[in-house]
Amino acid sequence: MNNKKIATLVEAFSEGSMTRRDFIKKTMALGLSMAGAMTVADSFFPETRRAYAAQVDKSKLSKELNIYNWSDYIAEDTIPNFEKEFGVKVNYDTYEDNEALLAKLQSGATGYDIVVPTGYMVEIMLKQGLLAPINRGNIPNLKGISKELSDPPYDPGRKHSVPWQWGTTGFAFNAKKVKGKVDTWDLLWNPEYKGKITMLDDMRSAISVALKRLGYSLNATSEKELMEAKKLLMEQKPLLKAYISAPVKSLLISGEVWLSQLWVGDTLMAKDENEDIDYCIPKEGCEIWDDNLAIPKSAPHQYTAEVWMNYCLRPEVSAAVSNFVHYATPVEAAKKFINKDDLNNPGIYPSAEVMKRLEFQKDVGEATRIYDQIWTELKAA
Ligand code: N2P
Repeated sequence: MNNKKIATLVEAFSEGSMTRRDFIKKTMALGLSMAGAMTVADSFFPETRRAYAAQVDKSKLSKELNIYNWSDYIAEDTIPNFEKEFGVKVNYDTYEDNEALLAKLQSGATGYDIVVPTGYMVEIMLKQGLLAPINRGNIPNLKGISKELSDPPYDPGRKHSVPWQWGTTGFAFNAKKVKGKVDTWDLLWNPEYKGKITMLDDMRSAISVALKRLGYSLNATSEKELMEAKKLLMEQKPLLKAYISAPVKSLLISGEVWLSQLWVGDTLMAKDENEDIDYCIPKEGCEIWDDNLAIPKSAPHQYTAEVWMNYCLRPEVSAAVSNFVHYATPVEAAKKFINKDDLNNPGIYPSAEVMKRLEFQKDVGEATRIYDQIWTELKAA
C-alpha cells in the first residue's frame, strides 16, 4: 500500500477539493478495502461538511444552469466542482455593475437562473417584481450565515436572496508612487497624480466618494447635496485616466495607474501580482456592501438554482471563493478555512471602529433620476 499517496488523497479530501466518492475510489485503487476506505473517509470528513451536505433530489435537476455574475468574482474550481458533483453544466456570463444587471433583467426573460445584485439592488429588483421567492427548505445551509446578514433590511427574512460575499469600496494605491500619509479621498483629487487616477465605472459608487468627501450620506437625496457632489466630480474629471471597474487591475499591476477607487478584493487580487499595491479605507468613510445570489422571476431552472445557492453556502465552498477573490465570507463556519493573511486583514474584515465610518447603499427612490443625470453629464464631460 502506498501510504504517501493515501496521505495526499486524505489531504485533498479533508480540504474539500475532492468528493467522498472520488476519495473512496482512489484509495481503493491504492489497495484499501471498500470498508477501510469508507472508514478513513468518515474519519476525515470534516464535521462541517457532514453537517452541511444537502439532500438533493437529482431527478429534479436541470441539465444546465445559467449564471450571471460580476467579473472576477468566483474561485477557479467553484463551477467545475459543482458540475462534477451534480452533473449540471453551468453557463457563466459576467457584468460590471448593478445598473447593467438591472437593465438586462428589465429587458425581459434573459434565461438567467442566478444573478448577483448588491443589497440596494435587491431592494430595487423586489420593488419591480423581478425576483422569484426562494424555497428556503431547499437551502438548509442558510442556517450557517452570519447573524448580521441573516435578516437584511432590503430582503426581510431572506425570502428572495442568499448572501454571496461582502466587502468595502475604498481605494487601491501604489505605495511606491503615492507619497506621504495615505488615508483620505483627497488624494484622488491631487493634480500631482493627474492621469494616474481612476474611479469605478459605477454611478452610485463614483458619486458616493464625492458625497463622503463632503461629509454627506452616500444615500443623499437632496438636490443641493447632489449638485455639490457633481461639482466636485466635474473638478476631478480632468485628472482621471478613466472610469473603470474590475479591468483596472491590469493597469494597477503594470504601474500605469497609481490610485483607483476599487473594491477591497479586486485590489488584493492586483496585489497578488504586484506587491506595491495596497488598499485604503479612507478616514471620510466609504461604502460597505453585500452581494447576493438571487433568482430572476423568469429563471427556467429554479430548483437547480436553489441547489447552487445551497452549494455556495457550504463553508468550504464559500471559503474557497473568499480565499481566491479576497472578499469576506458571509458563512460563519467558513472562517476556519480562510487563509490567515485574509482573516487578519482589516481591509477585508474591518474593525468595529472602522465599521462606524462605513455605510450601506439604499435605494434612493425618486432621487435616482438626479444620480442618472449627474452620471450622464460626467461621462460626457
Ligand atoms: C467583483 C467585485 C464586485 C463587488 N470583482 C461589488 N459589489
